[in-house]
Amino acid sequence: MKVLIANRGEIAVRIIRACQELGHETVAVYSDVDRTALHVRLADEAYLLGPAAASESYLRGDRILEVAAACGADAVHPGYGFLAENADFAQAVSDAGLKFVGPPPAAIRAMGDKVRSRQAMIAAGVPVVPGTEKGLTDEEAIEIAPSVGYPLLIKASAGGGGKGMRRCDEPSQLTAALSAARREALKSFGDDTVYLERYIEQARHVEIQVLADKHGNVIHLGERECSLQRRHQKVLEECPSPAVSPELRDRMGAAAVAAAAAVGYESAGTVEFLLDAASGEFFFLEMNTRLQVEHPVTEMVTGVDLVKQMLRIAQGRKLRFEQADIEWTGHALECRINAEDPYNNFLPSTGRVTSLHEPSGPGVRVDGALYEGYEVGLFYDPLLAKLIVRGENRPDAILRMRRALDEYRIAGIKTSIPLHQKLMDRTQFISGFYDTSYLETHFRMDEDDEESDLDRIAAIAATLLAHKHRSDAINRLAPAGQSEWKRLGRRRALATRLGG
Ligand code: MV4
Repeated sequence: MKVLIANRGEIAVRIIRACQELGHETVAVYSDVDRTALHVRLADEAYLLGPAAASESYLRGDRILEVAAACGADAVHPGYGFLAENADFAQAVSDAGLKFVGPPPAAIRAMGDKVRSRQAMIAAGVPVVPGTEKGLTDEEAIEIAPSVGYPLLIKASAGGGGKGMRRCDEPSQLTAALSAARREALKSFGDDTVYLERYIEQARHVEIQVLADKHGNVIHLGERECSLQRRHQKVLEECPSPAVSPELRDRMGAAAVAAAAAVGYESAGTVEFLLDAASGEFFFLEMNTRLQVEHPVTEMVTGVDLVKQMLRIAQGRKLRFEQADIEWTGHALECRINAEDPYNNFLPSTGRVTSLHEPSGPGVRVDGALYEGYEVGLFYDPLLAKLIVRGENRPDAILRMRRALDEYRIAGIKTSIPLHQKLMDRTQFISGFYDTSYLETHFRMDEDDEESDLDRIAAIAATLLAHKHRSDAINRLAPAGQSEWKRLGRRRALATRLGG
């Protein structure tokens, strides 16, 4: 099979690697400024799309299909971003007689509209945040708001990533918030349909990975914890979530499988939930109908190669495993390495990478597109690479991440590495008790608070101590004396619940 990768950067490289291992031929596409990019170097063939601006290159579905026809491609993998969740593009790919390595256009459409997807989820028995079931006029919103309750959230039906979203703490704010949300939604999506949801405070963002083939088989691969975000951009992800027990994983997984099945999903997809960690209640937020940036943490803990699975599914092959075959061993963390200055309000950083050393060694994986001499520009998103580590348990993964971050050297541009180093030393992160508000309300980067060696030694000691407390707790709760077989089973369940 010949696969055209309609993307750039680290994800294009990731997809090319999967194709090569499967024996597929690869076709890269690129813009003027990406002529020397790593994905172009690694692919078997590469074709120019146009100028740097995404609207003139990576978003030109028509050009991409011309290239696919000219080079005799059999399939198109869209990666994430750009055309990945564009139902018209997915349709055009299949109308051209090519395989789209992703879900059917109808599934993309059903999940792209929030009001519609909420209705579908309610019908499928998937818990959604209490709120309204259709788009509202201002008059209807004002009338219904008291029954939704405060604080509430106005959301754009076409929305995503927090755009067209406005929080309202009391009735007096409603009119202004409605018009602000509509204005933003119209500007961003060309659609000002809005609806209301109850605001869930101090929630965690937990998402479930699903895989569905073209034969009606749908399974889940467990959760990813994505609560560490800044301005709706994820900063660090982990698998499993410190807040999810095996029992909760089963329930959230079953809900995600029902969500995917309800829209006729095929391929890899992700169902996002808000989790109230205190009560264990969870609510459907949206489904991302694509491969996600943070997919590697799931791969590291389940051993399943998600990109290879997507390619197999697109070829019409059956899933080779069922739900009972999926096991989660160890703990994975992913730090997003961005070209930005964490000491200067995350200002985007540009320039040439003058010298580079990427960490490696046991349990370390780098998904990136960097090389010495690479020129970082401002045209695309700032993600340079993802540093992923796996450990036997969460404390081991944290210690390993700290080691790998210390080893990382990127000269010539500013990166978010110092932020991650600082995060690895925070007790809130080490303990695992954090929610979506943590990064923006309790975490600050200061130029003058550079960690002393003593502080870092103290943080390493704290991590080891957290590990010891955890094993002590397991020993207390599952002491010797029961049959060894029972005791080991109980230890494993407790270890997962306690985060690792
Ligand atoms: C919410 C919420 C609280 N209550 N919905 C933000 C992006 C979009 N996908 C949904 N988002 C939220 N929806 C209700 N009913 C809080 C957020 C939210 C959030 C969600 C996940 C990760 C980070 C977040 C940061 C701020 C707000």
